[in-house]
Parts: sequence; C-alpha cells; structure tokens
Amino acid sequence: MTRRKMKGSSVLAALPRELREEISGLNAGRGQVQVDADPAKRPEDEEKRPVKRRKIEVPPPSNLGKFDATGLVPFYTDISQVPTRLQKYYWQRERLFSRYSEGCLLDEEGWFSVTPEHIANQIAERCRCEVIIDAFCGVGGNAIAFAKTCERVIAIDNSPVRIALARHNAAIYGVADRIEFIQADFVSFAKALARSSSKQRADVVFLSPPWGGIDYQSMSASKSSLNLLATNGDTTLNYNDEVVQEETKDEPGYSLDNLQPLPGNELFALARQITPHIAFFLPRNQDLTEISQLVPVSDASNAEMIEVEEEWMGSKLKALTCYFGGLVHGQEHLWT
Ligand code: MGP
Ligand code: SAH
Repeated sequence: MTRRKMKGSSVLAALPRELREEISGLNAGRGQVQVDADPAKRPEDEEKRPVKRRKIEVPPPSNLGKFDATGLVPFYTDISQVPTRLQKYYWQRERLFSRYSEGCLLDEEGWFSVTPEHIANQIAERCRCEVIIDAFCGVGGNAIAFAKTCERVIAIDNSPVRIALARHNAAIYGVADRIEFIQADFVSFAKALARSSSKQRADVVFLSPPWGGIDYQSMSASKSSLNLLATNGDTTLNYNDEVVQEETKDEPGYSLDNLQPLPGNELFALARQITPHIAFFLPRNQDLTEISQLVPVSDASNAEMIEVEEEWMGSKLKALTCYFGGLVHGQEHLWT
C-alpha cells in the first residue's frame, strides 16, 4: 500500500473545547488503582524449599522517567506470582511483548486482550499512514507497533490505568513520544470528531474493543450462524483454509452484538464517520456474514470489498483482522 500523506491541522485542534479540556487534564493523574497483592512469602516455606537454580527475570533499573508506571500493577518474574487464570498468558509473555523482561506492565484486562507483538507489527505494516487512531489502545500492543509505521498515533482508552501502562510500555520500546495518549470514551471522542468541521482528521481508525471478557468464546452466538447450524447441522464458514474450517466447524459464530461499549455495527458506523479506512480486530470465530453486512449492498461492479486476515501465532489462530476501504488490496484508489 502506498504511504498516505496528509498535512494540516491536528486532530486534537479540531476537537470542541470541552473535549480538549477533558483530554488535556488526562495526563495529570493515574486514578484509583487496584493491584493484585503479591503472594505472601512465609519464611518457614523458604526454609523447607529445596535449593534450586531458577532463572528469574529482573527488570533493569528504570530509565522511564515521567512515564514510569512501576508499582501500578505487579511485574511478574515467576509463574508462582501469577494468578491461575492469567498463567496461560504469562507463559506467552515474550510473544506479547518481546521486551517483557525489560519491565513491560500489564493489568488483568491487558494480559488477556493485548495483541501479540508479531501480529501487531503485521497489522501496523498494513495500516501504514500519516495519522492513525487506535480507538481502544489497552496496554499499548498495537499503538507501539503503529508508532513504527505511522507518522502520528492517537491512542485512546477510557481506563486511566491502562493509559499509564501503555505509555510505560511505549517508553520501554522508545516510542512514547511518538504517541498521543488520550484517556477518553471513544464513542464521545468519535462523535465530537465527526461533528468537527476540520477536513483533516485521521487516515485510519483501528478498532480492537473489549470482546466481553476472558470467556468471549462462550458468548451468545450470531443469529445467522445459529440458523445455519439449525438447517445444516454443520457449518463451514467462508474460509479457504482447511485448518480453520476444522477449528470452526460446528461452532456457532461470535456476534458483533457482544462487543463493548457498543454493538459492532454501531461502532463501525461511528468509525466510518471519521474515515472509510478501518481495521477491525475480532475473535477468530467471528461470524463473517455479519462483517459482510457492515458495508452497503451495491451492484457487483461497485461492490466494496472487505479483506479478512487470519492472525496466526505459530500453529494457533488467534484472531481475525477485517480491513475496509483503502486498506483492502485492490482498493488503493479509495485513498484519493
Ligand atoms: P484468547 O482466545 O483469549 O487466547 O485470545 P488464546 O491464547 O488463543 O486462548 P485459548 O484458550 O483459546 O487457547 C486470543 C487473542 O485475542 C489474544 O492474544 C488477544 O490478542 C485477543 N483478545 C482476546 N480478548 C479476550 C480480547 C478482547 O477482549 N479484546 C481485544 N481487542 N482482543 C482480545
Ligand atoms: N489492542 C489493545 C487491547 C485492547 S483491549 C492492546 O494491544 O493492548 C480493549 C480496551 O478498550 C480496554 O483497555 C478498555 O479499557 C478499552 N475500552 C473499553 N471501553 C472503552 C471506551 N468506551 N472508550 C475507550 N476505550 C474503551
């Protein structure tokens, strides 16, 4: 994809005063934070324990300066410190952040929703542009990757804790100064931006909203996939890859209705008021019929194409990214 150049007024400058004030006050505080207590170590346990050589990751002395969020959440250096429900994510820590051992910090939602670095880099390459909005930046997995391919990254999250963690992690990667972190509700932000008269907005909006928690796979299924299951007793979605067909066979598809803070079709419509070029990060079992219904139906010659990228980590399908507008191969003309 060609690199898109847009010059002119900044996104923040285009916002109404109330929103700018809300945003400029963000960097001030870290808000109330709940921290999982480290498991208490009893001296008598230490004595009983056989002496073993253990590799412990120790974060180097911090040079993060004003972005240092150390202490906001625990930095785990050993599996024994990690709550059981998060252990499967901790085992993958170097895949989530290759610089984890340098002190990357994640809170509970961060652990189960951060985009693994390799996948984030792939998406960022595809989204290469001047101004990108990461609408739900979490602990910064995608925002850090976008900072390497985009001129400006506007990273939004409504959690003050995760904004602080994202900024801390971005500092470890040396890109904190290349990202504008904004603690805000994306819905209000997008509505304000869409209302603003500025012609210069954002080239791309990246949507990676909450899917409904750690158990998103068991959430209510989409109507169309349930109908298919009822009529066929078997469904193979429109994937070309046999492995994916195997994995999704007989499983009802995830519905966009489960997304937060709005159903996916409303979230998409909101983002489309900002730009036609959208990347939407979704569960691997997303019902693709719902995705196809996001764009207006038109005759075949004019039909807008959507591209769905499977995000694999090793032999495991992790998620899907759906690309719209000029992000779709063959639709580069939509950038003009
Ligand atoms: P997963 O299915 O929870 O993990 O999430 P895994 O390791 O495939 O678990 P398993 O039990 O199926 O083996 C897969 C990927 O989806 C994670 O690495 C995250 O990148 C992403 N992800 C998961 N959740 C719950 C969310 C979410 O709520 N929002 C966003 N944006 N991404 C998520
Ligand atoms: N892509 C991110 C993970 C995103 S998880 C990463 O790689 O780290 C989804 C995030 O959406 C959470 O951090 C949550 O705080 C945030 N969120 C939920 N509702 C929001 C809203 N209304 N506006 C902005 N952010 C929101």
